[in-house]
Amino acid sequence: MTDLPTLVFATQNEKKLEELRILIAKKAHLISLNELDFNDEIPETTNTLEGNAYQKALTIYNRFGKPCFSDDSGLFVKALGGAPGVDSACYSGGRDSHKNMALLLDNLAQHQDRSAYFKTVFCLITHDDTYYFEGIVDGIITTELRGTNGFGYDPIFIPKGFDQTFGELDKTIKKSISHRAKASEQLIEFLNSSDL
Ligand code: ITT
Repeated sequence: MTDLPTLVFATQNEKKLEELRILIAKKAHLISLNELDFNDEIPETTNTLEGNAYQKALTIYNRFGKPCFSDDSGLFVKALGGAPGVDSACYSGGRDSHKNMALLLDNLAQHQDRSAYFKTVFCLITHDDTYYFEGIVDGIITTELRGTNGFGYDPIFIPKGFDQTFGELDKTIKKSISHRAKASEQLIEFLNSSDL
């Protein structure tokens, strides 16, 4: 029997859920959209990570009336004016990460400045208010794919302070320095100091 408050994570990604569930275990009982039997596609139609995260969390809060949070992430490349940014998942028109990386390398080929950052935004909606937490990891884009760890753009992103890409680095390193890890830390810190 538990008297922890229930908190919904508005994701269909079970891996993300498991990561957060362990970290939040002492503070809230984390439940997923699957456990709520919610299988609809949630719209992500704004042009910012904050807007999309809010849209997702609000959809679920309005539907179930329970405190809820969601996340949205992207890769922002300076010389490309912040692209692919909020469109990272489908930069080349679909979710094929090899096509997405190929297009990005192509678009960046003529540029000297290869700096970029990954960013994650969490949006938490409680009965009282809406809160945002963010995490950023700076780095540079390589000229070719290196390594097979991770997902998305990991094989072409070298985090600042390292020589290897996220695709080459040990997974435990990415877990401790990533944009998602940093945003999660902020959320957990908040949950540890406030009641839901
Ligand atoms: P859900 O919304 O279903 O959780 P998603 O793929 O949209 O999954 P994110 O919002 O976290 O996941 O990220 C959007 C895209 O940004 C993702 O598809 C990748 O292309 C890229 N991305 C985000 N985090 C990344 C990371 O840690 N490594 C590599 N690419 C990442």
